[in-house]
Amino acid sequence: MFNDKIIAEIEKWKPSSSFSYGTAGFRARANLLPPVVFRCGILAAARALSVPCVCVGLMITASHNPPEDNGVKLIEPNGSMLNENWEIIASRLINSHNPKEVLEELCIQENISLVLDNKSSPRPAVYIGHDTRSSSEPLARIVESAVELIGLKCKCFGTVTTPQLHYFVKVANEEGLQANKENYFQRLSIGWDTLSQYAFGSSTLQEDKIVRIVDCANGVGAEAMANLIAYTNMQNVYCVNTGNGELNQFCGADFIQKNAVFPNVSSDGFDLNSISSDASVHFCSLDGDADRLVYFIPVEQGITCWKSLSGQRVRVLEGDRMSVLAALVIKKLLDVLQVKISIGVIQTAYANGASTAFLKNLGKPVQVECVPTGVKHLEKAAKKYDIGIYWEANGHGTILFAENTVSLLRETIEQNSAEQTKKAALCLLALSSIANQATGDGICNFILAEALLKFMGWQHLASWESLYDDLPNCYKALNVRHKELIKTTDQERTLLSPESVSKVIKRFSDSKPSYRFLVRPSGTEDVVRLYGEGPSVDELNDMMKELEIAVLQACGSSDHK
Ligand code: 16G
Ligand code: MG
Repeated sequence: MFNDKIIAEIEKWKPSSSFSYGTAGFRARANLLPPVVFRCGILAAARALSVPCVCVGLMITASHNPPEDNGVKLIEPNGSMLNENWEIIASRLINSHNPKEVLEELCIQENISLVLDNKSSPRPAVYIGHDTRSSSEPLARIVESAVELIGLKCKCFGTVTTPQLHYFVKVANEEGLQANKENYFQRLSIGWDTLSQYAFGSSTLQEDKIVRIVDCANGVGAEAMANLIAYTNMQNVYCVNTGNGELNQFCGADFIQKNAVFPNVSSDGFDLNSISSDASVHFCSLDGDADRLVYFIPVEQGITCWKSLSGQRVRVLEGDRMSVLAALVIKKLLDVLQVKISIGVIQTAYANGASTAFLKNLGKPVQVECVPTGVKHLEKAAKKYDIGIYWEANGHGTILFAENTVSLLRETIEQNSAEQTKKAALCLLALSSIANQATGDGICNFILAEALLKFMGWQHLASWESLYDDLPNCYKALNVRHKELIKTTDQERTLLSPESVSKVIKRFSDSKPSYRFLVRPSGTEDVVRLYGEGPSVDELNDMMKELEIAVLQACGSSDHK
């Protein structure tokens, strides 16, 4: 099954604290991670052996978290996140003082053998990628040594965005395609060209008056954006925070979405004064590993230097707005096609109630669903539809096209259909090649959003924003000692315990039913997250304060240990 040398090696790599494989894999301070990534390398090799596949993936990143953190997550052969059974095995293997026992059990269960034989498989079975953190490359080397110990090979892509690695794994397994950055960007470029030809041709939009400014969070997104611009020849795109400043510090999608303020911009040579006064500026922000993107509009207009903009209030166009924009355009195209195709829009409880109401109002064939937080839940629900649109408010999402849908579109193009019908099918097909089919992707979503806005003929972000008014809302993260006391049901929308907190919420909903509150334990940090929304900011703030006190009392504040 496996030999003693393997076990002796694995036993050497003992984590010093306990870890659990959460929504985003394992995350910790980077110095704690070497044993974790080593054992993850073993696990990735085992996963690759357990199913007939070309490869699995392993990404080293801590996304939007501080630069001194890092993390590791595994990617399934179909490009999605690790299967839930394997998440449990991952946590057991990483924490175990007896890895031999865990691996023996795994080998029997999966009918695999981890034998040391360098000649057994010449193909790279584990695709590895990492972000720009200084700890990332050395951690990737450790993974390599673990995979090689089993006798398998790795293909290391170096610095990539998380969604790029998901994509590489998916296309290598499902399409037998050369998985590389070139292929990834070519697909985006073909999609953009098709839309330029068939969708934007008659647009009255003044392209030269649009300026697109992308905050790259000083992370991997900077390189990917530079490539995107080169491959698509997209005009008027300027990147800031491309690596001169610190990763995710006062910038990036997570910072913008949580704080609703303009990011700090390290000097990147782009002068705001060069923007003409009649231009419409599209600001958006990627996170540290470029799987999230949010757009935003500065509240005060006309400021012309980065320094005075940083920290200013912005209105954030959260992920829900992407779902709405995508649903609108896809519905329009399907109206032309006149085919029966189901569209599902998947949200979480964090979606602004105004977006949910707007989407429900769109009517057939759009259906709206709510699922618990975490991409894997959204993805699973989206796959039930012919076209599944999913976004989290935090900016993570994509549009998934079922295989049958793609075939139907291809047939429509090949058949002798009317020109308008063909055009609509071509546009939908282009959207399917722009939207990352493996996972939500900030780079793809940038070009997707710009394409959808152009399709709608909207020059200004304000046109997109004006579809509906977000309900005033408020986020809070509370440091508590016992976040595990919080139990929820109904896709996290209803709190079951502690009773003292649910009583407060019940009182609120009885007296003020137009307000909504969400209390859930974070899956990635030792905090409890509160979210509230309702018509009046002042009332909402008062209610949030009361709720905060109730949660701190019930779960114990850890701020003054
Ligand atoms: C991770 C998840 C994201 C989720 C967030 C919730 C992935 C790729 N990412 O970042 O979907 O919204 O965790 O974090 O699954 P929280 O549990 O700390 O609120
Ligand atoms: Mg991320």
